[in-house]
Amino acid sequence: MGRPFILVTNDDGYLSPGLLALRKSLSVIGEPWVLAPDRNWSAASRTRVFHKPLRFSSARLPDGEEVHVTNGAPSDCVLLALLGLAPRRPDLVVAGVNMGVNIGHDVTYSGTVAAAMEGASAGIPAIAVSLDLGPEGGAEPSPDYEMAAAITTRVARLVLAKGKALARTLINVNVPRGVPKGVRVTRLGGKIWSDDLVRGQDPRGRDYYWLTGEMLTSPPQGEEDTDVWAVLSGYVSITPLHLDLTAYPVLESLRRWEEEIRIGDAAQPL
Ligand SMILES: [Mn+2]
Repeated sequence: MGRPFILVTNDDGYLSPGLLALRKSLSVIGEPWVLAPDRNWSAASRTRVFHKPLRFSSARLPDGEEVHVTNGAPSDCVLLALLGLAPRRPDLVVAGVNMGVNIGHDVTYSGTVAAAMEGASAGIPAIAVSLDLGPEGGAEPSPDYEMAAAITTRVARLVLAKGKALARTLINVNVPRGVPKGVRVTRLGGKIWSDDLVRGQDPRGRDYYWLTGEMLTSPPQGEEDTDVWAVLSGYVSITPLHLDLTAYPVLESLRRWEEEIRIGDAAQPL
């Protein structure tokens, strides 16, 4: 294999400092090709825009590098690239560096993780990378996207070396605030937000509802093997994920439903 061809995208939009750092860092080990959204799609999950046309154009990053942008969602970026807009099929898809962690149950909201899922779904190894900005959104210490990108590049080299073995896996990388204590390979943790609903009235007298909440700030005890614990404890977390959401522990116990839900007389009252 020559230099690996690496599709780079994100969900914060192409002008995000995380994308800038990531593209630059990955160019050390391969040929990065950027197709990113033209705006912020955070928490877009695996959105697929199919109710309106998608556009594709060129743009420049703050360092002058030419990249490609679209009005589509993060996962659309990967599909567009795979369906002919990229010059060739990528060896690796990398999404990030996201502004804020994507750990625990939150990975299902994430546009960053969704872009990597799109790669994994197509049989291409993929990495999603996110940086903890803390509850204040990165005030102190200032977020180090270069460090997060450098760690990702090391992970990317390892993923590429694994080849087909990781073709349907996405590697979810989360980088803590400050200088990491080390690296932990983890499983997915649980819920990290305490959900809250704020009610109010807008200036025109109409009720509004605002979904909000607070993120966990201390590592959950008894869950030392999770991504949530690792990142909140100051470690880089690496979690292998796949798209098989099947609940295997209960699969066999539900098997009898094949008989119990009698389709033959389904029109009859129970
Ligand atoms: Mn984001």
